[in-house]
Order: sequence, then C-alpha cells, then structure tokens
Amino acid sequence: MKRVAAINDLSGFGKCSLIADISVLSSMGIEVCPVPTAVLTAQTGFPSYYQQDLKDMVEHCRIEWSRMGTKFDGIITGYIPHENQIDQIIDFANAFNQKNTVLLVDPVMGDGGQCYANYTDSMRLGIQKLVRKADVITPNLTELCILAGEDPNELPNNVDRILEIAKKAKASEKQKIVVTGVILEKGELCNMAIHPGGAEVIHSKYNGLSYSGTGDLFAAALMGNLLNGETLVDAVSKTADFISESIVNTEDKDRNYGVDYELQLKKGWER
Ligand code: PXL
Repeated sequence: MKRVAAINDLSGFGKCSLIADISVLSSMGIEVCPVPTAVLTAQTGFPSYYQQDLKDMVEHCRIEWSRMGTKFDGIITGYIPHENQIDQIIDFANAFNQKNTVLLVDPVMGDGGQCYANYTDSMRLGIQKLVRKADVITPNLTELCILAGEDPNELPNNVDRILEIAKKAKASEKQKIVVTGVILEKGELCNMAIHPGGAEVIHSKYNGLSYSGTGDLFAAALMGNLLNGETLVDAVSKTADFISESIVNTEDKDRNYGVDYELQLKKGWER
C-alpha cells in the first residue's frame, strides 16, 4: 500500500487542507499520515475564526517518524500558517524524500489575484525555497504569478503568456507544473500540465463559480492519481473531472463552505 505524508492545517469548515488530503487519498487506497501545521475552527476566508498554532509539530513528526524508520511514497504540502514553519518542512522533505518519493508542493498563497491572510514577502521567499525541491507543483494562476515575481493583480488569460510565466516559476527542467483554475480569453476554464516533454491544456466544465478548498482537493487527487500510476496528463484530466463534477453537484451556497465532493468519493474512482 502506498503512503503519503500530508503537511497541512486542519480546518473545521471549508472542506480544505487536511480534510481534503485525508478523505481523497484514503478513498484512492492510499494511507495518509497527517502532519498538522495548525488547527482552525474554519478556514481563514470566514469573517471570524480561531486558530491554534502547532508550531513545532512538523519537526516532531520528522524526529519521531525517523526513529520509526518510516518511508513515504509521497509528501504533499499545503497551507503554511507561519513562515518559520518552512524550514521545518524543508527538513522533513530532506529526511523522507527518497529517490522514488513524489514531493508535491502546493504553494498556497492566494487566489483570484488576492493573497491569503497569512501571506508575507518572507513567506513567498520560503515557499520559493520549498518549491525548488518539488517534483510537482500545483499553483493556481495567482500563485504562479507570485512565484514568478509577476503582478497577481493582472492575471494573464492566454496560454502563451502563462507558459512564459511558468518558465520563470519553474525550478528545474524536470519539474512538473500543473497550473490550476486558468480562465482563458473566451471564459473557458482549464488546467495546464507543463512537463519536460511539453505542455497540455486540459479543458473543464465551468459554471463561473469558485469555492474554498478546490485547490487542496485538486492537489490531493493529483497526488493520488500519480501514485496510482497515471501519467501527468491523465492524472490532471481525471483530477479536473473530479473537481468539476464536485462543483456541479454543489448546492448554491456561500463559497467559504467548499464543494460537495463527498458525493463524488461515494461513487468511487474505479469507474
Ligand atoms: O484552501 C486553502 C486554505 C487552506 N487552509 C486555510 C486557508 C486556506 C485558504 O484560505 O485559510 C486555513
């Protein structure tokens, strides 16, 4: 059985972060070992929330799990509440990132041209450092611009320009970048899979709505599909279908509560 370490927060509402990692990867037959970075009553988009930090938890997981001789097939990282946790995450990745381990870094920093509440310039520098180690990164368009040092207030909407920005954000020739939630000129939604062999644009159904947690669900499902043997492009395509079906099945509600993806999990992946 494959095993993934998931470094992320646990939010009571928002259907994001560890809830996404644990439920999605478990439903794909993959063991998840959570490394909680903070516990929140709700994700930070809610008008009010309480956050309990777990500042040393990543380090303790590294120390204890190293003693246990633990090995991981994948390491996924998401929302990082404090920039001073990034070095611990890098140490964790160094300790467990073996030759065949997939290190997927979701550089969670913002969406829709806006940065999240925890964002600072040194957070960006830290995330750029973490990104350099990753096999796969899954920025949305806002995060891609931030990583590349471009202004996220003017999100690009054409494929060539996005490829140009991705080239700047890319850490190495062999790094794979999946740019999520790209809205093209004609209002179409797509994800872009950029890999050493080229780049593919994978179109999705789009109803114009955006919800909390879809980036986290995307990263978790992408990791699962990759570990289950899919090529990058097939993994992106299956993952994009999972997200768009989840959005279609979501009742019209406050975006902060996330999407009803559980109904997709109930149907299963082996269809
Ligand atoms: O979905 C990204 C995310 C994860 N975790 C927390 C967040 C957000 C986005 O706002 O606030 C706590």
